[in-house]
Amino acid sequence: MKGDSMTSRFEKFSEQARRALSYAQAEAQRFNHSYIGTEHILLGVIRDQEGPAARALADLSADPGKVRSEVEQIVGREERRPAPGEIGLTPRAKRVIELAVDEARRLNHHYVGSQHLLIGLLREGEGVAAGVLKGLGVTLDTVRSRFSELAIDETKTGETPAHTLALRKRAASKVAGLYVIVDPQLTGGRDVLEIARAALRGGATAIQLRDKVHDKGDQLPLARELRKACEEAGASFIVNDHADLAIAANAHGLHVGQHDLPVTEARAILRPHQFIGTSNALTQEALASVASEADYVAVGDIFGTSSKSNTRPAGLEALRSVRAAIKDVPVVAIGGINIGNVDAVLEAGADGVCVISAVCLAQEPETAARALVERIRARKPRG
Ligand code: TZP
Ligand code: MG
Repeated sequence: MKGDSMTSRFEKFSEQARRALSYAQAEAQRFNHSYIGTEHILLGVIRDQEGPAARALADLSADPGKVRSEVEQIVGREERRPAPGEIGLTPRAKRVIELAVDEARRLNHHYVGSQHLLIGLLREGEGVAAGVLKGLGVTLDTVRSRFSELAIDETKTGETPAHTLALRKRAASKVAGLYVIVDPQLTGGRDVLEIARAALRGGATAIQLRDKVHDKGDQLPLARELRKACEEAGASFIVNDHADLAIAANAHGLHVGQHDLPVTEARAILRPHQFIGTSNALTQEALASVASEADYVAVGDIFGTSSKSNTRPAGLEALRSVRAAIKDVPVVAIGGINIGNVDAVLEAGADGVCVISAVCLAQEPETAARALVERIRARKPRG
């Protein structure tokens, strides 16, 4: 880059974005290219794997290794070694920078970061980088959503922007289906992640990690894997009890019982895109949950469970009553539900069915999940 003019022109570039652009230059040199094109900017942007752009791409199943090998397949190495100092931005790369600046401005951000550069690459739409990203299924919409989920530079006004609220509601709506709780003590000695993956293959739309025995730091790697598996399946991942773990794993949601953090307190801690669900045995409790802005309510114990001690009974009548009182958020039923009685809870108005043993202790969790999903779909054709 001539006299470092590329970065010095952009005083408002974050450290991370500046680094990404010098990496872009280094990438061009590594390929012996005599220009900095969109592909080099893309490689520069993902070099810092902890940066927002690389993290967003990894969350969208386009991890840096994949992106790099796609780029390498498309752009070869030039024979000619460029003369030092000759290297400059291609017109497309210049356009990417303009669009990154524009994106930051549009979002009222006070600096241009590597996340804006990534969006600039997608908005430019024609260059090698845009082609690679498109090929990996990454779109402008998904990246913008991901950044807003990660709450990058969200203005701290305390008010949740409408698009973030919409994302939260969409993620919460996934509990209206088959919602499987995985608990390391209730898998019949089998691997928790494998059980969750089987449930997802069978059509589960939400997975909750419920772990009453391990320390939170020890739960985190599994939580992250579960989040990834859910994301890939288009399902929501929910952490039970712990708001801090939900944040660390970037779970889609948190589930709290009547003795966990109250919804209002959990809301203040979670990121705005993360939804909250509650356990309820009484209609008043469910109404109080919704009044404090819970995004879904679970009602149970419906049939009597062997998976949890100290549950309070809440039969089909309680479920009907909650259903009649609550229309704005999904209502899910829990407690002793299996293929033999699932129709009754659907009949009573449940939007979703939450189970542990019917899937996690089944001999074939995938088949068991699929059978439940078929019943749910039969009752709720658009669910
Ligand atoms: N809360 C009420 S019942 C229950 C929880 C966590 C356990 C549900 O497990 P199962 O095996 O589906 O009855
Ligand atoms: Mg709890």
